[in-house]
Amino acid sequence: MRTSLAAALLIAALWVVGVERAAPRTAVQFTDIADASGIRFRHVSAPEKKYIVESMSGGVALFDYDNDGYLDIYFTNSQTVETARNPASARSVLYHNNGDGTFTDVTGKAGVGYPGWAMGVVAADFDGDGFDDLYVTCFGPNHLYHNNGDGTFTDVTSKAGVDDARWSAGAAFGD
Ligand SMILES: [Ca+2]
Ligand SMILES: [Ca+2]
Repeated sequence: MRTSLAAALLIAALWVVGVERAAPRTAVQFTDIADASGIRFRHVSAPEKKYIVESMSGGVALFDYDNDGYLDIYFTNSQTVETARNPASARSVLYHNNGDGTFTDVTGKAGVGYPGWAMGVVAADFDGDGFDDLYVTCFGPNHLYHNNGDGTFTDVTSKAGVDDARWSAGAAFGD
């Protein structure tokens, strides 16, 4: 009986060692540096209530809005059923990449903070002026922001005729 127990323990120990040896190893490791980089965006959502519009948003665009060679970040934000009548309740954020591992919130100057109940975003230079623009899809009217090339954007949605007021999620530019 003791021999059987010892044998069982030995087999178990060998199995554990075998599992550890079989575990995949990788040379690539990631470290969370979001806080140290200055990126402190918090997405508003309430998925526990099961309203699909509160669970669907959260688009992000990586684009170089100022053509300095570093990708900048635009996070869309959304509202909840309770805050839907307050457009300022959820702020989307544009972060400028400082090129040294840090980012600066430039949303106020850029003027892209409150597109509404945002779902997604796509960046492209729709007018060929050399600066990428933003199209933000929303639960409600979408917004097209023209990049003025000086760190500011102008909402040209109505002029461009792309203010679909239904519910849009993803979007793409294409020629
Ligand atoms: Ca940049
Ligand atoms: Ca442009």
